[in-house]
Amino acid sequence: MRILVLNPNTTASMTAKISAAARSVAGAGTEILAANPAMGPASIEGYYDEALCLPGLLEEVIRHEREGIDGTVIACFDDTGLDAARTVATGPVIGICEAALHTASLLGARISVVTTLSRSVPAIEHLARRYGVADRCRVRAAEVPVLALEDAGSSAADRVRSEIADAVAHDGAEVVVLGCAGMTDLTQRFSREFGLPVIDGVAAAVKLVESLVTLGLRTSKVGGYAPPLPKAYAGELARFAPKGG
Ligand code: 5HY
Repeated sequence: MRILVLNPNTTASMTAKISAAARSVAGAGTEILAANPAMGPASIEGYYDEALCLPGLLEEVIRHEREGIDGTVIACFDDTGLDAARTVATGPVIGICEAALHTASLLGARISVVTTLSRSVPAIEHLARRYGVADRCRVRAAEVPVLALEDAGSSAADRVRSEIADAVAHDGAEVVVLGCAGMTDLTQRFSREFGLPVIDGVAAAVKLVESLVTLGLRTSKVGGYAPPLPKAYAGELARFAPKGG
């Protein structure tokens, strides 16, 4: 099977890191196609970036669908564009927050998410409610910019570690979720150091998509995820106009 692992921001080094994490868990029969949009924000830190990444993200989903893929991972912890992507995809589309929180809910009662900046916390709290774990999920921010995670010389990993330590000491965290795709390379280190499950949404999402494809399950097209209706789009977005058929 072929799985698209899509980084919605335009930072190639982050896409490469995400690709390595996806490939490290992919099954023998799974080909990982990692990609990011050619246009859009270098990182997604809040609602404005989330909105402006969507045209490029959807363009990538549509292009890869034409080339033939079996499933898609949205590799941004805000699950950006997840619902819109499902309307133009045929296979399953899974967000890394969705995969991580559902996986965490199977491993412990108290979940702590450690994300990057405080501005990202409300969106993740909203997702925790959507995914049914809000009553047992605390969302924390390590106060590191997303792209600091791409700089090995920065203090980003240490700040994430410190926030995880606080989650263990003060939240009674039984499971920790890394709340940014850029943290994917920190998973094993912190799992060993803290002696509890530390979940990377990229890996969890790849295995969930594999499972759904293996079961022959695809996104439902009989309701909200039906294909977009044909209509005119004006201006710069004209090329995104849904066609019939
Ligand atoms: C992510 N931003 O996973 C999110 C995390 C965040 O560019 N990739 C990003 O901080 O919202």
